[in-house]
Amino acid sequence: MDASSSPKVVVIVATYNERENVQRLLPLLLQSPMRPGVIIVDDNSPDGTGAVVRLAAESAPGRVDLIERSGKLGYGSAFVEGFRRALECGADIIVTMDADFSHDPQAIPSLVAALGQYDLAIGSRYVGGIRILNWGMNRLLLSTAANRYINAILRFGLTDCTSGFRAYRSAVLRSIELGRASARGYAFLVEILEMAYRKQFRITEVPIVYTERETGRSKMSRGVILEAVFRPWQLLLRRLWTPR
Ligand SMILES: Nc1nc2c(ncn2[C@@H]2O[C@H](COP(=O)(O)OP(=O)(O)OP(=O)(O)O)[C@@H](O)[C@H]2O)c(=O)[nH]1
Ligand SMILES: [Mg+2]
Repeated sequence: MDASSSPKVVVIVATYNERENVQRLLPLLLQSPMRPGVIIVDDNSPDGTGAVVRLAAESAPGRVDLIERSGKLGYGSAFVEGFRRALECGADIIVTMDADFSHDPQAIPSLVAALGQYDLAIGSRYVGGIRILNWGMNRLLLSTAANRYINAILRFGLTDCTSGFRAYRSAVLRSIELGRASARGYAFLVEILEMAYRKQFRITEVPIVYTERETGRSKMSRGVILEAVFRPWQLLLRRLWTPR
């Protein structure tokens, strides 16, 4: 990062059937004080999300980049492609978030500010108390149990290992092997965390408020949950078998 000029911030959003959300989110991102570049990774959403992004890209030349994939290939690989594009574009700071307003774009500056002292800042729903709006008890139990489970296996000592609202210094993403992150769903977030942890990058959590989506549908599935059950064990084995 060049200390004399402001860092180049790029926000990556993965989308599948998020037309209405993306229509509202893109202007907010573009107006945000850091003037970030935006990369949308869309999986040929049948609802026409891609067309909305293309229009926004035309009205803000050079600020919005659309990666269009052939079909629903998964959350994890969408971010791997987004990371590669952001690094190619010379991003210093890469922010990842969901399109569904569960992640408030107004919280981006606090995540980025944490990179003054850290390499990876995780927007946490749980640090210092639970801040989640409109979740039922089952969803909350699933998420808190998942975090307890992951920490019991991998000992990160973090409250929210499955939060996808994060800011990375580009050095983190440049130094890890992105090709080794193969989880389709949210286990991908744990894989990336493990790789950053193993490389001894400085990781912190920043409190965020998480709000359940109002528009569009969740893509959470049984397959995604099963993958998240097995992947931490696989990561632990890899950690034990491969020296740092
Ligand atoms: N490109 C792409 N994006 C995806 C895919 N699956 C999910 N997403 C996006 O990833 C983000 C998170 O997905 P959600 O369905 O909101 O998952 P979630 O936030 O864990 O679940 P909910 O709390 O139920 O909303 C959203 O912006 C989705 O559109 C996928 O296969 N491909
Ligand atoms: Mg969501």
